[in-house]
Amino acid sequence: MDWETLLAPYKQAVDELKVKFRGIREQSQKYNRHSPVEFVTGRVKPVNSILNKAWQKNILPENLENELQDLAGLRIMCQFTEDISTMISLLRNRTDFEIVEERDYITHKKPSGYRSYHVVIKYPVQTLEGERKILVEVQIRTLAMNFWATIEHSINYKYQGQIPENIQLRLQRAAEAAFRLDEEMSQIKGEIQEAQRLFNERAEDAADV
Ligand code: 0O2
Repeated sequence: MDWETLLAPYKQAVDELKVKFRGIREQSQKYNRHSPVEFVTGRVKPVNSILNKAWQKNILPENLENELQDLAGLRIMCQFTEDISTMISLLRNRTDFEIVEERDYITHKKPSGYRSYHVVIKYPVQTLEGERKILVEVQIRTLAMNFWATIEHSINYKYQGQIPENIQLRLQRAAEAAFRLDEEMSQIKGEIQEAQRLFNERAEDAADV
């Protein structure tokens, strides 16, 4: 399989969407509004992960692009849980792609403790052969959910999916602690946003001197 050719439009989609989602932050900052986007990351799934997942899910090579929805993946990190809803509304209102599926792992957390909101979009990329619509998975989560998922992902990798029970339990407790942290932060959101506004204004004043 010529992976480079197969994955080229996915790389293009990731690059374009990173710019677009980061643009939401830049626009918010320009108009002195709270940004629902704290930071954005993106990646094309590495070939070994593609092969692993295809093997686990019994996917034939010719069905890869239809059945693996996260060959291209974007992550949008938010400060507050409420920002996730704002982001979902923004995505639903956009006209540069179509939403094909939403998976709410925040209301329905995974047994591991994982929380995140997944939106699968059909995104048109312009290629030399014309337009191609490809699937892209956008994961939206708070900083605390991201912290947990990053740690859990590496532990899962270490144990190849067979995490010892006592560690699984600790991870589930840590996920709840992260959830409570988000709730606490939401309670003092106004205070935090005011402080951030003052901090940004001071940084701008310093830059003008
Ligand atoms: P990577 O390395 O992030 O690409 P399935 O994978 O079978 O659970 P499906 O249908 O592929 O299910 O999609 P799902 O569950 O909506 O999204 C899968 C992706 O969500 C994963 O991709 C992870 O990025 C993330 N994810 C889902 N569950 C967990 C979890 O329990 N812990 C962590 N840390 N991340 C999770 P990949 O391909 O598994 O991995």
